[in-house]
Amino acid sequence: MNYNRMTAAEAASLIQNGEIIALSGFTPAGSPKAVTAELAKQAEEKHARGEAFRIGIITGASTGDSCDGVLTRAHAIQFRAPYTTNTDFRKAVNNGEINYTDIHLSQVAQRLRSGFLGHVTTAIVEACELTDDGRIYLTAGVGITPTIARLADRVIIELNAAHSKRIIGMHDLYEMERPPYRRPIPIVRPSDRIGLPYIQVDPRKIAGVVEVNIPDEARGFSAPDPVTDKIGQNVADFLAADMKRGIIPSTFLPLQSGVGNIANAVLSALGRDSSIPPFEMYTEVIQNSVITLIKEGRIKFGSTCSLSVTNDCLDDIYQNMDFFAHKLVLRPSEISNCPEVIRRIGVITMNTAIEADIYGNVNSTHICGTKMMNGIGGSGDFTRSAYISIFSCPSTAKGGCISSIVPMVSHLDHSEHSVNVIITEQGIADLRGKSPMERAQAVIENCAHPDYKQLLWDYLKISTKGQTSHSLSAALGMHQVFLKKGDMRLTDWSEFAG
Ligand code: 0RQ
Repeated sequence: MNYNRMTAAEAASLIQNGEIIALSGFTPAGSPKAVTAELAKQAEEKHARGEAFRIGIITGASTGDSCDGVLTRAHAIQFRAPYTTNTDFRKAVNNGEINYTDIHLSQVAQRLRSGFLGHVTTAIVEACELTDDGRIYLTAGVGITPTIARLADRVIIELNAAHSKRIIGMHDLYEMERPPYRRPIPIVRPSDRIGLPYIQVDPRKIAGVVEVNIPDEARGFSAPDPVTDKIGQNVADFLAADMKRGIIPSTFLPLQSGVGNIANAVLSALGRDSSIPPFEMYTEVIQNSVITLIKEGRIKFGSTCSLSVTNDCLDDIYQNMDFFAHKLVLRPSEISNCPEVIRRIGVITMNTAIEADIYGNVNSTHICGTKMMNGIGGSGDFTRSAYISIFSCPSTAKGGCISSIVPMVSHLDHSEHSVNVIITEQGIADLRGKSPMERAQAVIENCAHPDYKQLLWDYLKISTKGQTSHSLSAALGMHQVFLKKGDMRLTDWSEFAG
């Protein structure tokens, strides 16, 4: 079939006010970059002429600035789901301009199929190759692409020459049936393949092909510092001790790791620890540290939804595809994050908390209970179904003015029932098998920063005794003091009596 080759601007002009569009990719990896940027320009022109233009956007996870950033600044987003990391988007969500629906990433495709999120008119899909019979070969991230390519009325392809065609074959694309026809997902090892290396659509649905050459907008990492190094070492020590005790088999179990600087440091520390045998990953994002560890033979295999790596690292993978082709598989988010598989294969999950409370509840998404940070991402998919669920974070934030260990989380993403271990640079709180009051002892003693330990012990003294002791008037007192005085250390519990 002769596809309609067009410019990004021509493709963008197909999208009308009020439509819902959906995008390929997962993190900036594999996200379209050209059509969304043109869409933002056209939105600004329409607004200048007094015309309305706002759309809904559904993605696999975060995107780059050429989607979330430019479209936010053009005031072109009516609603969006799920995860994002863009600073301008975050501001627009927190000032009420954009309706943001934060969903577990494994559930986005299912919710689209079931109609919970409205009708997707246009799927914009980044590809490295497209055949005449409608086979689409994806790039460095998958997300919800198989589902949106099937559901959308029209598909726009961004054929991106910045991605090597050598990635063809790394994808394993499979879409779940709707209940009651759904079958078990036949993955029993991270390296098992269950689908096809391409997406097949009716070629007549492909409304346009835009040829581009734009690298992924990957983020770099801050260099590890003493705090992130110590957190990483504590996680490695914890896992090594569990292996010695026989809780983790000597063959080890697959690991999942979140995104960001802390996750990168944790993986580097695990790689360095010779008491931990070479391991596999069943995860949603692979960052630079994993690629280094695969090359060093410390990681045997990685199942992921995206290669969320820096561009030099991605080039390295493309250059050495003979080596990496058998060590990586790229899956849709409903499979990379599938609770059924995670529970079956015994994934050890490692995610980052914004704050944790003394009883083991975790807030991953909101600052002081009100301001959205990024979103829950896949952390809930993995935590709830984990063999062992670990959350780590520095014990303080903002120069010590905030304690990450608080009496009660100001927003709840992962409850005490799902969280097994909390780790900071101060130490490890193993919460397994402990009652709430035993958990509080372990979290305060092992994880809180010395500046906050006495404050947290004193909180327990003023609390009403119970299965889970609390003072309802003081539970969020540290947050209130931070908002008023800028430093949680100034908390005086006598001001919260009652
Ligand atoms: O602020 O950016 O102004 O410096 O939060 O914190 O310590 O740099 O950690 O980059 O790993 O992000 C939870 C947000 C951590 C992330 C979160 C401030 C801190 C800093 C970032 P600055 P760090 P990270 C896989 C799994 C949810 C989704 C998830 C996340 C900024 O890991 O979004 O896990 N997780 N997905 O200063 C006020 C506190 C704070 C605080 C930290 N208690 N109060 N500010 N900060 N703690 C990925 C996917 O699903 C795709």
